[in-house]
Amino acid sequence: VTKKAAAKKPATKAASARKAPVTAKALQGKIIQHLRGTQGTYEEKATPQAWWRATSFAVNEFVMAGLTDTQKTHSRYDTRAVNYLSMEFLMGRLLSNNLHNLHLFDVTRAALEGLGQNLDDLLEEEPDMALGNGGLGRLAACFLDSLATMNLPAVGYGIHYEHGLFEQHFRDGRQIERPDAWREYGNPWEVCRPESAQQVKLYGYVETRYEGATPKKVWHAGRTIKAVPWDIPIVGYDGANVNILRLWESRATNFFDWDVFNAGGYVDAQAEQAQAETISKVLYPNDETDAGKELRLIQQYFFCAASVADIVRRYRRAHGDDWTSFPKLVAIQLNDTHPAIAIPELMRVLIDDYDMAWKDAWGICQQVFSYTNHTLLPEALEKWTVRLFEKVLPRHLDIIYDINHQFLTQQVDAQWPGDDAMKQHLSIIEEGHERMVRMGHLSVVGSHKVNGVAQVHSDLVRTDLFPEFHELWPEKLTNVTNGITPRRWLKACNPRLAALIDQHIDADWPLHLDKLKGLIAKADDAKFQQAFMAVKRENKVDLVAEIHRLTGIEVSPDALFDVQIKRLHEYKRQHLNLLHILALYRRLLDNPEYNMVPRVFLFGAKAAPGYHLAKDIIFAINKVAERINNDSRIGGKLKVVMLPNYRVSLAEKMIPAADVSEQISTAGKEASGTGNMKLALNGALTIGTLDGANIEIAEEAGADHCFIFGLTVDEVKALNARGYNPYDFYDHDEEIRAVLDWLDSDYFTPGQPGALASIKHSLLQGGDPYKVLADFRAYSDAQRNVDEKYRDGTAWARSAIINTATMGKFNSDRSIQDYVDRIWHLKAYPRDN
Ligand code: Z16
Repeated sequence: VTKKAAAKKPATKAASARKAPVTAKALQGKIIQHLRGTQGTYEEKATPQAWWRATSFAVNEFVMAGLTDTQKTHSRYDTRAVNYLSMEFLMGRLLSNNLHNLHLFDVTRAALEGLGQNLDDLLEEEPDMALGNGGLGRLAACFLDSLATMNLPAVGYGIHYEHGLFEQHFRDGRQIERPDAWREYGNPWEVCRPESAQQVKLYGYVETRYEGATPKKVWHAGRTIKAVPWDIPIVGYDGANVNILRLWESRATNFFDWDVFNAGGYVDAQAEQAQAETISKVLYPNDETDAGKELRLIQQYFFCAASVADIVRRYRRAHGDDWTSFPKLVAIQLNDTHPAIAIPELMRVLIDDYDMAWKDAWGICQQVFSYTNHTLLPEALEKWTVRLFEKVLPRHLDIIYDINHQFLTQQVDAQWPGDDAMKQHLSIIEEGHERMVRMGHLSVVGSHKVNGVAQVHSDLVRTDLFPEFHELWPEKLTNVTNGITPRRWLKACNPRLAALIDQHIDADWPLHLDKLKGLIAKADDAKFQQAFMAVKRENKVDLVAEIHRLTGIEVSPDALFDVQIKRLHEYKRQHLNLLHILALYRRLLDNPEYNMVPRVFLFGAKAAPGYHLAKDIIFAINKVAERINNDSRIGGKLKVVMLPNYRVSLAEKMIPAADVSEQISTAGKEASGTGNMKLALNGALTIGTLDGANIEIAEEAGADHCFIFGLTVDEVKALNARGYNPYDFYDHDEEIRAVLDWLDSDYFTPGQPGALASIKHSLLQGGDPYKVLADFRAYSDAQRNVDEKYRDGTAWARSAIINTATMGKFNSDRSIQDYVDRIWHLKAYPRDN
């Protein structure tokens, strides 16, 4: 820092903090030191991998300093913290994010340049941390960023999967899954904490001992697994706190191995070990279907038991056996029902291990837990057979029975005296051919707050999913609309737009995203419009190169880029998009003069490996793309590209280049959506249904700046009530009939007639459960409007700017503030270094 700079009083805190905490020269020294000292190589020989590692380790010095300061602050003030329990954290890459949040990005670029290295290239060396399926896991990651940025004490708890979400390849257009190996050669961001390992019990039986006044239950476990924590530091933006994401890895317990080993069972001991280590081996790739597998239940219990034990250990370190402060210091958020088993686990610990009375333990649980619901889809609502529970977690089944008994005989009977049907309906145990434990019911009963993830979704949770619970506890069900971190999803992924924004409004917009509203005044300014669209075009040029690199397909950056990126699912209706593409193609073949703006339809999507129709839709998109992209008759007006292996780091390249954001789920099915927010923030115009957060996006941006179409939630319900018949549309709409029949020919799969027929089949004989045909005409009309608006460059630029300017609400900091106000009641503690 020069004398002059030091003397100048900074205008804002952000302006002062924005200065890098190190010079390029000093940073070079650190990078070289790690290259030689920890990577065991040297400048002339080092691979890009080694440079990336050395750079990450150099940055880690700043990260760790912040971590230590934050931990000291938290223990000094004995802070109340939220513990965010989630089976998934879809972190993506960390180097770029950490550099941005620490204001080290530019200085690192300069340092590396001096060493003959390019930062952008090195960033590409980092494997994605893909420990999640989609929206739910990425939401958790955005929330960690916001919690740290807002100086809120928080710990993320999850599973240290050896293999994250599978890597997707296409072979002749079909999805092939390959294992993801994100940490095959070690990961520079994680720190193993063997001193905080925990033991987790499984299986066995429960003994009832009659010693004192009340009988005591003793769980004799059949198996003990070691849970070893790996900590990932979460760096807040702009010099804020560094929190921890703690991920548990399963290991065989040593003592168990030795018993078998000494009995001469060397191979058996190895097999035991392999079994134990299977628990954290792989992420289940189903996003909205319940796997129902024993290993999945064990994964859930494994990480919940380790996390609850860790929370209790941290509490007891400061408070010993005095539990009075526990609910004042501990909040536990359940990210979906996946960690619901943490409720009976905390009960078990308090009652069995610490001899607490049932009533007191239950009082604590209800104050501590809260639950976020992410879906209404019945196939995603978790249930476990009582049989499986009895085998794996016999003591927890007991406790669940007790919770259920209290709930039904106290609360339900008081509200609906003698109503057995109601008791059956609300029971945590579903009676039937096979008795089941309903994890959603357990989560609602055990929590003090339950939230949906967008307003319309939360309304439906109250009216359709849990109406009786809402009647019973009118204060319990609430809404927290999702959000996304603007640090990753604008500042880091779209540096050109970020720089343009910096020229016009306060540079602390990544903290106060509402400040983007300042751009509304610029929406009609021709110069600003030009600059904004020039940024979009440069981003498109970059993506064009990436598309070519990944697929060999050539597209023009002058075309309209229309983007649908999300998991492949019928309710998200990628096949509606596909049918419309077929309609456009047909119109172009019928009339080569057909007037349309050249358009590139871009897709990115993984299908759950066992979801056959979803995989068929991927195959169909690839086959249709092949045919269209190689058809010289249509004059390059239409291109279709499905990029392989869609993931966070690919999203970061696609989103800044998007003109149109496809958000076309059947109304009532997409709980929120978060890609919709990212795309609009980066200046894409939404074509979408009135579903999930689209409704709130359209409210913020204004109806003139989105293309809303299709059936509403109420219209879908009414259609179902009067009986929906997809043939009404097939028989009466010539274009729908033609494109469906086309799919059923061999036009797109020469020599293989009917290879794409399953889509047509599901839309006709299958009853079209997601109302694709009912919404087709409205969608096609909305797409006409997109085309017309794009021809008017000024109108388009204006709407794109207004989209960026009005997305402040979807800052995940705002979501977290809502959680703090409505659910967690936390206080911020900036670190006192
Ligand atoms: C998931 O990603 C979501 C819901 C769910 O039940 C399971 C998974 Cl893995 C998604 C919702 O589909 C999406 O609408 C929402 O935006 C996201 O969760 C975050 O809330």
